[in-house]
Amino acid sequence: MAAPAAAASPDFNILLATDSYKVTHFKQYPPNTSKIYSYFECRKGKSDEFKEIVFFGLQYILKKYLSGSVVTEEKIQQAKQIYHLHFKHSIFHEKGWRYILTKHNGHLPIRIKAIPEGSIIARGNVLFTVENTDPDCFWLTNYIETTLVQVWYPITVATISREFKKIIALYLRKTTGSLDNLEFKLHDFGYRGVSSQESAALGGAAHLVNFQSTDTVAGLVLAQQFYNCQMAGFSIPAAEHSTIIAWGRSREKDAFEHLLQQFPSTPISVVSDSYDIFNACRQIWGGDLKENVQRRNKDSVLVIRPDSGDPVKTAIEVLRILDEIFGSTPNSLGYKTLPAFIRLFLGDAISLCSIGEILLALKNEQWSTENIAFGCGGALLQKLNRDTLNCCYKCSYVEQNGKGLDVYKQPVTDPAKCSKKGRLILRRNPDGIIETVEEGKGNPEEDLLVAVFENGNILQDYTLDEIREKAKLHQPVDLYGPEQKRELPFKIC
Ligand code: 20M
Repeated sequence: MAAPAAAASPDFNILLATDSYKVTHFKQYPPNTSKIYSYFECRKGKSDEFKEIVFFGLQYILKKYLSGSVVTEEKIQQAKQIYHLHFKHSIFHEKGWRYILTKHNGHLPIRIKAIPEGSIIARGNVLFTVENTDPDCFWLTNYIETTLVQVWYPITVATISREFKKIIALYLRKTTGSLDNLEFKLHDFGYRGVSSQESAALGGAAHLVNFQSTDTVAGLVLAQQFYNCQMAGFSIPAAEHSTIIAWGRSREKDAFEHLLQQFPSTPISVVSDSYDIFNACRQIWGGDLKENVQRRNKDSVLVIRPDSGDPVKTAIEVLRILDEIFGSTPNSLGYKTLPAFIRLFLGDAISLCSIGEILLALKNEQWSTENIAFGCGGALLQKLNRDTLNCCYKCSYVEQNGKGLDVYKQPVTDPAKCSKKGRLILRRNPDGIIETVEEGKGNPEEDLLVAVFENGNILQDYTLDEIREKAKLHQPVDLYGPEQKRELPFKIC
């Protein structure tokens, strides 16, 4: 079994993991500054955008990049050399970094308080705060912004994945009366569509906060190493076009039959649109191989995967053909269900926009959601950016000459870009609503932010199981409340 991560990767150089201009900022703060305090939030968006976020991924960044003795003499020398060539001047704060090496044994004199991972929280609230613990290292708080703000990615993937879950849950509940198998209804196959192995690992793990179905193996490894989960997700044998067309156009039936023989007792998914999806369903699955298919059961289910065409029209037509050949029975709510040995898997053109349309169209045709599972790649792991949830990191409080000062930005050209002021507290107000209290006015005892990092030490270790529990859908709010409007596509389309 893979060893859990204990300290930051030794070949990662935190001195180099910043925007160039930040290297010059230690010279720019007012003289006698002793504290820089900053916070991270997902600023509120327009009325029809994501309202709440899933907090996930900070623990990975802290463990991988910031914990333990992360400053060494070699790293200082490497940074000195690179920044000298880059700026063509000696601007790099060699003295400041050597102070961290000698005084703090290479540990970052920083305190980070954060909302627990897996928390669901309205946009516009503080999610974590960062401050220096040594007055001589005031410049460090915002030096590490670049690395910390990359948490936007797992937060955004986990948030989008949970919105998918809300929509699927709504239709599953409406057409079956239960949420059985919900965690297996959205399969992540975005590995090839992301920009790097690390994105696959982080994005893949973020999806696993909400679901247990994935082909992104890197996400499983990250969940094991950083979130103490032995096996976070599952998959099944499946065909790709190469394994079908390698038999030649005239032998698609042989390809399918071979697959049924090779995997007699596990579920198997077979992409069936290499030539003509409707012919494959009618003549091959429902003709030549009908008895082989009928011999299977729910533990060896045949999952038919169309992979082209208009998803609504194709799904309805494929279900109509399968109904004609294999029959269906009404479930307790009167929605049609195929026999347990056959299901449909839709993985082409699936997005937050299309999934509601597909499920609504199938429901209107009296098809239960239990017949279908979805696969999603790019729309889950890659079609998103830091602005999807307006993730930002801003300084809100400083100390100079021993005095505290609440600070903020308030650009006249864009009120949406205003920042919060002062030391922040996250609390549940008397109405039960979580809110951010600015300017140090809240009671520190009711603060929901938890110290997660101090002076190089990780103070909390959340498991994926704990995170999943916190992030699960709440009934009835998520299922019967405002989400009912989600029968129609919403803004991200
Ligand atoms: C297929 C279908 C489902 C899940 C997993 C697969 C197989 N993996 C695939 N990986 C890909 C990667 C990249 N591109 C495409 C693909 S793929 O589409 O060919 N498939 S599923 O979500 O439909 N489903 C099947 C049934 C399973 C849950 C997952 N249940 C069987 C019993 C309990 C769970």
